[in-house]
Amino acid sequence: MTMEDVFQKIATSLYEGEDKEVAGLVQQALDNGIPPQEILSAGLIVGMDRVGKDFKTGVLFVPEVLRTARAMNAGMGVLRPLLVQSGSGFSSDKCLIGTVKGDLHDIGKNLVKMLLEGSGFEMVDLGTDVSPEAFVAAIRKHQPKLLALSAMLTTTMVFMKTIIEAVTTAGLRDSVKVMIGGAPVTADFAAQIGADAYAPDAASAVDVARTLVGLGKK
Ligand code: B1M
Repeated sequence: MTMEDVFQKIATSLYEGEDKEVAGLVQQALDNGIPPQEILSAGLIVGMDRVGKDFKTGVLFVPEVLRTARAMNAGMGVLRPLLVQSGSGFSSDKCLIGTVKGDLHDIGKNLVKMLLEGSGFEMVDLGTDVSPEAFVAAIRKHQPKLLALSAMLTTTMVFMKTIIEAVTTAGLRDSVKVMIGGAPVTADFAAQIGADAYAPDAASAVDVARTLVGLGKK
C-alpha cells in the first residue's frame, strides 16, 4: 500500500465515523514510520474537510458528524503523545485556552492545545461555550501570559470582541496577550477587535504564541 492509500483509508474511515478503525490505521501508519504531522494533515484533516463539505450541503447530519468527531478524537488520541513531546527547552509560560460562548466545536481548539503543550506551554483548558466572565475569572486565578480563543461559527466569533472588552474592563488586558483562531476568523478581524495576533492553524499557533511571549520561532 502506498502512503497515499494509507492517508485515503484514514480519511475514509474518519468520514464513516469508525473510531476504532481510525485509531488502528493511525497506529499502523506510525508503525510504518509515517511522521505524525503528516498523518494528521494528509489523513485526519483531509477526512474532516470532506465531512465539512458534506455537512454544509446536507449530505451528512449532526449525529453523523458527531461520530466523525469521535473518530477524529480517537486518531488524535494515538498521535497525542508524539505531538506533545516535552523537553523542548521551553519555559513554562501559562496559556489559557477555550472555545467562546455559544460554540461547541472543540477539535481545532484541542489540536492547538496539544501542539502548544508540546512546545512547553502549561495549558489551562476551559473547554467549550466559555463565557467572558469565566475567561476573566480564570485569568485572575491562573495569571496566564497568553489567552487563546477559538471560534468556529460566524455567529460566535463576535464574542471574541466581548471577551477582550471584559478582560480590559477587569483591568487585566495588559497582563495577557490574546491570540485568536478558528475557521471564520481572519487577521483583519483580529486587528479589528484588538487581539494581539491571529493564527490560521495549529502549527502556526505555536510560532505565533512563542513570538507573543517573547520567544523566537521554533
Ligand atoms: Co459544526 N459547523 N456546527 N459541528 N462543524 C462547521 C464549523 C461549519 C463550517 C460546517 C459547514 O456548514 N460547512 C458550520 C459553520 C458555518 C459558519 O458559521 N460559517 C457549522 C455549523 C453551522 C454548525 C451548527 C450550527 C449546525 C447545526 O446545528 N445546524 C452546529 C453549532 C453547534 C454549536 O457550536 N453551538 C454545529 C455542530 C457541530 C458538531 C457538534 C456536530 C461537530 C463538532 C464536534 C466537536 O467539535 N466536538 C461539528 C463539526 C465537526 C464541524 C466541522 C464538520 C468540522 C470542524 C472541525 O473539527 N474541523 C465544520 C466544517 C469544517 O470546518 N470543515 C463545522 C477540524 C479541525 C482540525 O479544524 O476546527 O478549523 P478547525 O481548527 C483548525 C483551525 O481553524 C485553527 O487550527 C485548527 C487546526 O489546524 N484553529 C485555531 C482553531 N482554533 C484556533 C485557535 C487558535 C489558532 C488556530 O488560537 C487560539
